[in-house]
Amino acid sequence: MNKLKNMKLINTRMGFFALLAVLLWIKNIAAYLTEFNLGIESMRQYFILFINPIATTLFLLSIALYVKRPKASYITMLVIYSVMTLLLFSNIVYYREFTDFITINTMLGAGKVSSGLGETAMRLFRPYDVLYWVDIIALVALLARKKIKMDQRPVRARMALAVTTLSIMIFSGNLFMAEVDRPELLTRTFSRDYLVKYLGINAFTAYDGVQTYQASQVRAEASATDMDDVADYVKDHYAAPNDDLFGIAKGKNVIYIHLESTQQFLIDYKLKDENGVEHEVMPFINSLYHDNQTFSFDNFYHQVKGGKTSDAETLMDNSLFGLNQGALMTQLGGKNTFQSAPDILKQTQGYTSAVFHGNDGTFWNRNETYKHWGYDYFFSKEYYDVNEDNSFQYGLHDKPFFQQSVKYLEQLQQPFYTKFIAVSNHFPYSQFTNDESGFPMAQTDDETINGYFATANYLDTAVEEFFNYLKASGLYDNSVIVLYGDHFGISESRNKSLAELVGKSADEWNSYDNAQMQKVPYMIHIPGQHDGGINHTYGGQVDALPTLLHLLGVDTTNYIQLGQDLLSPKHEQLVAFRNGDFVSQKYVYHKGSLYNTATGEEIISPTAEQTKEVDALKEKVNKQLSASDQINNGDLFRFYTKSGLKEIDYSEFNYKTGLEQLQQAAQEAGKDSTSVLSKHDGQSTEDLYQTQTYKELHGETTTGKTAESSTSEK
Ligand code: GP9
Ligand code: MN
Repeated sequence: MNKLKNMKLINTRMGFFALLAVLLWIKNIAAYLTEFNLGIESMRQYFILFINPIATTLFLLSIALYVKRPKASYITMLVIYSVMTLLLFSNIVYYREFTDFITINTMLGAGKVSSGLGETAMRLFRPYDVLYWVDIIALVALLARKKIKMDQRPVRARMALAVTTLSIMIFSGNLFMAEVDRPELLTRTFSRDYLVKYLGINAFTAYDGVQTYQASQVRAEASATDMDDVADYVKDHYAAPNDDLFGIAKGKNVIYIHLESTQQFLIDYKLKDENGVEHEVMPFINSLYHDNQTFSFDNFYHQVKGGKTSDAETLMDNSLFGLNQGALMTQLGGKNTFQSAPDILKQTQGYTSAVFHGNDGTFWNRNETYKHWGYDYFFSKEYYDVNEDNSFQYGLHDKPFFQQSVKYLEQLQQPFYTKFIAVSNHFPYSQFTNDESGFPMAQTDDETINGYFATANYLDTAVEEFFNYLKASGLYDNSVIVLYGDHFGISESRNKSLAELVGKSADEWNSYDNAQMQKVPYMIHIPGQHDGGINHTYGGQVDALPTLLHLLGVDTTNYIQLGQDLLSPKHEQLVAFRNGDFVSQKYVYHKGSLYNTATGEEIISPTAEQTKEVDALKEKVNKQLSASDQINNGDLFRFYTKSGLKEIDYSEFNYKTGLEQLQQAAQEAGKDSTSVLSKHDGQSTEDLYQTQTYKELHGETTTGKTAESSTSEK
């Protein structure tokens, strides 16, 4: 009886529609659970994942409900159903090879990345893949044999509209929940994984399509003359290097250490525990800061926006800003032509390059962007032993990260340009448990702030251990080690709670203070050079690349770089924030208020002279930012030939076989191999790495115990 009833339902158009919707939902969920690795962390995320295929499935299938004629309606439904199955299935197969989702650009075969599956596709299929298709064949057969009858009655327009409307409502609910769990999901576009995890494959594809279309419009209209304008600006803005410093680090390895969320106020900072005892947060980094072998800066600002870490990377490696909205690396990183540090150093000085980072390669679209920047190697999560105990939501913790990186670092041919992206000091700064706990918590009403110092301290120790290894392995002496903070760790909205800890009052906290908090550490440590010191020049991340290249003895006159060498006497000391605000030697302009940089006093009614000066600065800032937008949105480097750099063949890079490639490079170089491993006669230096937990270093201190119990009380 029941069966009969069900059969009847299937013989109605709405019943057939419902069947297809349910089947598609099952296929999506099956793929989520068995094929994709989406990093689900909570029940809420599971819930969002389970509902996310519903809205788009209903929406697309409902198109067929508007078709009145029976045959046409059923065919439309089945075609839409098959197309959605095809989209899902293609993503499954693609993911098996690339651990990533298919973008519109990949589909169109744009760019030179040979990302098409081609002949290799066959080996990516699995026998059970048939299950994704067998239902279509079955449904067609059942319809043909009239086992399922086509309902001759059209669906009423009102009903069709109701389904479409319902799907839109479900989508809004889905989006709302996604935004609650991951704020700014659509504006910051973290990675394709995130979009699929929160909104599903269909929505991701549509979103990517809109973005691709918008980008292609701007790009299509751009021309070589636009590049000429930018080149003129860069020429006028060029700051010639300081003769005494040009080339002092020529031929040395470059080791960038990305200090996650580390602000300048942490330098020399001592945190008082609840007994009033002071604890230096970053003793090791402080020792570097004060070392005369380090060119340190105390007025250096981050210049990132929504792309956070990825914007910092864009700035540091390219001397270009990120985008005003979203992340350049995700939106354009895998599409545009660039003139990046690793490529310049490879083509002009014979450097090898690599990035090390213990998170998924797809985060911030690094796996694609780095190819466009010319990085030879990218050692991401899959190269590391990552487990629940040594990692958190953003990947491997810093101590094991640096330690496990050595295995690859020692095999790199020298000189090399490398970047180590640490991550433990990342929001939410949750206190480490067990053996890494012990550094005191701050005592404010904001848990995020309270934990920040302990994670920064952990980062400091991790960096120290890495330095010890560099010294023990001999790498230290022929390397330049650059440390930089990528962006604020404590957001503006929390700064009032931080005020007291930095010697200010919460009531008087203003925009000037917020601007000050955007300072991040920037230190260039050159062992053997003793002319360093703390430099008070005002500068930002956009200035890092020309500064470094000049120290390495690379002439930058033919490159398009928007920053200026910070060590150049001609450096103009104007720092643009991505939103058009700025800091100069004289003025701080932040969120509509103007201040005197030296005194911090607000300039409420500026004189005519001051207004003129400020307007001139604003114009300069806008010029720099718009030059960056022009380059990025118009993909202008494709028109630039004066650099003398050959075009990069992106298909030459394969970040999946890094270890094999390292070994092959050493083999090809033979006796001339310059890797640390070869220099140590093939004897690994991994044993030279020493690491200790907080407890091993400090014992079970009383402060440690108080700090722990105070967190558990909250
Ligand atoms: C993750 C990491 C974090 O891989 O780089 O980026 P963020 O959230 O700081 O922008
Ligand atoms: Mn970051």
